[in-house]
Amino acid sequence: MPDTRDRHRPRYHVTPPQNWMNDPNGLIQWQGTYHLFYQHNPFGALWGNMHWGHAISRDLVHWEDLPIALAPDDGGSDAAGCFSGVAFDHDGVATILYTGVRDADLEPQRPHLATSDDPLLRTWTKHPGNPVIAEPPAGLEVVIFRDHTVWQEDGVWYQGIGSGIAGQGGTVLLYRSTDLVTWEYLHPLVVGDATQTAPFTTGTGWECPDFFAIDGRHGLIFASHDEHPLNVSWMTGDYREHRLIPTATGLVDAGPSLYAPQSFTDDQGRRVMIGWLRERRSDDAQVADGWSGAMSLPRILTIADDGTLRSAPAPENDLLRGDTLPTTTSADGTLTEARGDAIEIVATFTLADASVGLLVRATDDRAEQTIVRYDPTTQELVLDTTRASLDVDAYGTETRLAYVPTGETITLRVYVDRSVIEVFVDDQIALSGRVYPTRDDADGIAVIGTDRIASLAIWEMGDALPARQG
Ligand code: DQQ
Repeated sequence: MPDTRDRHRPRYHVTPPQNWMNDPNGLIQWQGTYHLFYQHNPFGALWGNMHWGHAISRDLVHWEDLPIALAPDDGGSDAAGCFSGVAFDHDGVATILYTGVRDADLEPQRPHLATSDDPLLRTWTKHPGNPVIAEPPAGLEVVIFRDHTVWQEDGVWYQGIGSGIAGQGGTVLLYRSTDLVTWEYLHPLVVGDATQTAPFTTGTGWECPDFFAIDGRHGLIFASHDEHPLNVSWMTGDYREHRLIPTATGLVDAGPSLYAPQSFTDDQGRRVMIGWLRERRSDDAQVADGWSGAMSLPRILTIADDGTLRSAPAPENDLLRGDTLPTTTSADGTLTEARGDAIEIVATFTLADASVGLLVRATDDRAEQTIVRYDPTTQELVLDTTRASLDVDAYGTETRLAYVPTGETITLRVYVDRSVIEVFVDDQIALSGRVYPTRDDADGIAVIGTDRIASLAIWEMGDALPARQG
């Protein structure tokens, strides 16, 4: 059993039992149980040998490991990897579409179909006709061709595949089918602009597309595969004749870590999203610790009247709360009776003309500290991890995001979980990062703007995978 209590290993965020984890896959609530599959390398702590790892939950926040659910077949059309995909209900049968990769050079990457008759979805039967789409559409020069979003309209299945059109930008190529085996190419759902630089880039190709409707409004999330930066964006707008005409756009998470999220509609009709929180440290450090990657907490997506996609922490995250901690604060803002590296902090500030916020994972001398603050003069949210660690193998960044609060206050909800920092602002906007403090006293907390704090609450948090703790 690996040491799941190492210094950087999150406690209440899902991590792999050992080795590598990336994208969430096949998110579904099946016969009441939530399923989280994920990209997993069972043989090492770096990316490769993609399998689907598997965890289940009854309440969305306490998880149980199950054995690997999907593995490449030697000599098969997915011999080099089972890349990302989605799960859905086809006439009562649990079904997945995923990208199977055939050769060692990681090509070709093609859609693969599989079904499960196991109530807990532990085993999958791959369709003998895989891949179910042999080639990208003729006449299109595509940059990538992988990852899937699937939905049904009037008894017809629609599948969007992540792609990019050379010389134009990222796209989602739209297909339809009545049997999930024979697919007819229609057209791009929407095409991005690779030359766009402001307010953010969307790049040349889109991975992990996720198209959905919430209360009759349509949205698309996609991950830009260009290296700098790895943005995850949303578009909302009018969905007409099977095309998305965007009227609003933004970033799903403004921090440097969240990537390749996926969302699904649960039994309560909520659109629930989970994303991969990438490591922000060297490969050597990941190999030394023997694991890599974490999942975000579940977030609930909504689309506001102006088309803005909002994400709020799922209410179930409160089930992870343990004892509250005292909030006594000294004159310089230091919390004198509370420390912690697996905590939730909710702080509401009255806005004036100076920054308000929190220091977390802070040493007593502030040599290590992570800063979350709002600057009302520039109207920017700031997540600053540049001083989070004295370790040169940890990569810090400063993220700034323009934000204009609607009222006189701002509420910062900060989930601190060892190396994970997830921030929600007014339960609408998210910024996530990873931090790797080295010192034992890097569990201090401080308030920035003590004279403007309207309320403050802190909880210790429990384990997401209690069985792993024995
Ligand atoms: N990760 C998967 C791909 C996807 C990428 C492979 C995004 O399917 O495009 O592990 O992180």
